[in-house]
Amino acid sequence: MAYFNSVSKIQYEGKSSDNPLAFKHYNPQEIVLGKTMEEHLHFAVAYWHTFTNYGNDPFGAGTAVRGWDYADAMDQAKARVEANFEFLDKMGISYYCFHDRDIAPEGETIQETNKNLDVIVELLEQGMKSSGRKLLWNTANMFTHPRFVHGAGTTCNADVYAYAGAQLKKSLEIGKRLGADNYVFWGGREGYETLLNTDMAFELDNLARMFHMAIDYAQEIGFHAQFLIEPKPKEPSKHQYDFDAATTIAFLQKYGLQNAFKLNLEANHATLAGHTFEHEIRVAAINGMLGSLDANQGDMLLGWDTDEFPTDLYTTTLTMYEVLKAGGLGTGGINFDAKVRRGSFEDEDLFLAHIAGMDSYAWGLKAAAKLIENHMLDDIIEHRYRSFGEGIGADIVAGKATLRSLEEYAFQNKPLRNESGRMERIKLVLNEIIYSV
Ligand code: XUL
Ligand code: CO
Repeated sequence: MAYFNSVSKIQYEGKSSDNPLAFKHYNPQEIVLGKTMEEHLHFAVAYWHTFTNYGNDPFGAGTAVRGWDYADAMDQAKARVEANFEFLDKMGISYYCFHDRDIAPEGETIQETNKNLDVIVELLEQGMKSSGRKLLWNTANMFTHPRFVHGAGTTCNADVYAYAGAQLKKSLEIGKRLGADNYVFWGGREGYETLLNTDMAFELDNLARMFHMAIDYAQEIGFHAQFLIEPKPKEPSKHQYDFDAATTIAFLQKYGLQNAFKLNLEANHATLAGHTFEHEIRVAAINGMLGSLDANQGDMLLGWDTDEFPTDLYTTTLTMYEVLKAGGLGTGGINFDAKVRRGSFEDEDLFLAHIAGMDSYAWGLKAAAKLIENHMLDDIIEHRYRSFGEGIGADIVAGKATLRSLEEYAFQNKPLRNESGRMERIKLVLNEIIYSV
């Protein structure tokens, strides 16, 4: 059954096109710095925002009416599978991502829930075989159900911890069966509201124990996906343990998990943590932990996760610059963890929103490639740190300097001279490059 009859396959028509249902910048086979755009960007559709979200917010009901809204939960789940593959095909997107609870409804018991999952996973497997579409990552939703009120891997209740373990086990098996390239852990309820009732050290030890069990089980069943942790500083918890890239990396290192994990970084999570997306990507990259990206954008006037489709060219350019400089995303990709606004409730908006996100990232990729080719930023940085290439600077870098040798040098009373960082000039050139694409 088809759900999007009014939309046909989205094509690249170039900058001069005025067709809203066409790409102006995303040309999948166009070569940028030796690779196709498709290879650089590895776009993915988020099942939860595209097929299970209706635009409801804390004050209002959903506004979208979808063709797959059958009364029976399993009929609805089956219809969503069809809608997923039709959407991926019409968008020309190769990957998708889901939580276990996005694809199939819960039953009365875990066993029943797992049976529901098996039915849907079978359909997904068939759909992937016949369409050639792939799973960028899957994950377990261990935050929506009331049982996770105090957390999953960080809960105070051992029975809930065991439930979470069972859910995680099944999720890893699903990832293995569908050949997921990555597996994501986002700790939706792994955090706390108040220290007055919380044993933080114990909760973190338990979380690490669960990650070690996941590594062991994946090994046992031969599931070789890249494990990814997705940092977020707040919402739903007041304090989320995986606050940002730096905090998450320190956690992984403390518990000997750093070789088994990389990071899945999200733009809106970065801004909630008081960082830019580029900052988070750089922190991951310099620690060898850049895994995958959840592409979206927040509203700078609001303090919550608005998950808007990314359209800010400044950010997409600087994001792609960081990704290119880091040597690409490896097994990762760019998942649109983004939802259409409540007012954009028509089916066509799902297409228009993904086109906006894909064109903005393609634009960013082209601008980032220009930035790299013209060497402007590399030259500025090389020049800026040049004092470490000779004399006392070279001694410092070579590890030959001591506080005594620094003092001896400083006592020469050479007049110190700093140079301008030229930030405003650089930003103007950046604007020129972005607009020249
Ligand atoms: C929540 C969020 C999640 C993760 C997957 O803010 O980003 O959807 O990406 O659980
Ligand atoms: Co996300």
